[in-house]
Amino acid sequence: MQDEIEEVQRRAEREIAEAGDLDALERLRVAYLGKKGELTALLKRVGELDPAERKAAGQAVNAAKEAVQAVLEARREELSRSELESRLQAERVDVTLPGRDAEVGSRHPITRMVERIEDLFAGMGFESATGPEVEDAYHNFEALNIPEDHPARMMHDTFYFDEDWLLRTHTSPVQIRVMRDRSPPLRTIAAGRVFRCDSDVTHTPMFHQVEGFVVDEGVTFAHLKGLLQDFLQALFERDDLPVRFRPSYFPFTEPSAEVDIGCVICDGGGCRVCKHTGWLEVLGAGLIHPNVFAQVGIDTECYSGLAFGMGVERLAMLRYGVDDLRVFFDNDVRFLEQFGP
Ligand code: 2U9
Repeated sequence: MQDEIEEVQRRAEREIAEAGDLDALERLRVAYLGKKGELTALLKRVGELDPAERKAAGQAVNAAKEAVQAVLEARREELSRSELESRLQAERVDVTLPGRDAEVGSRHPITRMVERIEDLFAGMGFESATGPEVEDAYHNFEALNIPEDHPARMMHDTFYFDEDWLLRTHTSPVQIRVMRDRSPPLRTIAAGRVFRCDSDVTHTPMFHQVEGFVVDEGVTFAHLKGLLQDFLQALFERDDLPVRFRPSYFPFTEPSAEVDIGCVICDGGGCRVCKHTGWLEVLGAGLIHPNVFAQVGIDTECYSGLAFGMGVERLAMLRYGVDDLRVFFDNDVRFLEQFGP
């Protein structure tokens, strides 16, 4: 039996030394020291020996078991260390590599344009006001002297919820509330989304407007002309920018005008954008109609007022040299990121 013990021990030690990984080592532990392992089996056989041989044989098997156990532990430690070592190598992170840049968003070009317009008017003493996008017919139409049979009232222009409630078609109702709730002198602009049931290459069902007004003693058309000329020349950063006023009609102003600037694309020479006229229409304006003043309780014996309105998308197209309105609504980041932070 002594020879057999020695043979099993030597074989176990050799195989343990050759085990390539922890799984193989575990299989060897089971094969030699497990419940049905070879050394365990030898120990069981000790009981069957002559009593005279039993003690020595028992000691020999136990010694072999302890020796194999020790070799196994040593090899386990060795393998663990080298497995950890190769994992650390494989999962090595080069902390000196440059990181990925965080994606930084940017203000939408329409937002930039609105903020720029508000800044320019703030510099001329105007304050900004806002109001609801869902309006009633009184504030959107009636108070603005837009009679029941006016084309702007017809279903194809206005998104109605029911007979009375609608999406505002202009920011003018904001100004009605300011005039009604406060007293002159007033210098206010209202910027925001407006909605019209209209959609083609040059119209979107939602667009942005900035409207403004001044109410004070002795406000004249000359103030309106000077104010809008200064504004447009500042907006397009050209103090020689030609500005002209053409007679027009709006229900809420009298007299009314449409305002043109010399074409900023061709400098008046004639191009596709100005339809070879050399002029671009950019604003509507006028002196506030007495019927509007009557609605908000402003005494026309003491006060007069000017008002103007502009479409922001159109101004942004001209300022940024964009020839397709839809790019402002597509939200393609390749377009949007060109405008800076
Ligand atoms: C009140 C009284 C008068 C605002 C005005 C215009 C002329 C005008 C258009 C320009 C292009 C709208 O975006 S657009 O389609 N606006 O032509 N707006 S005067 O007049 C007002 C506003 C409020 C109480």
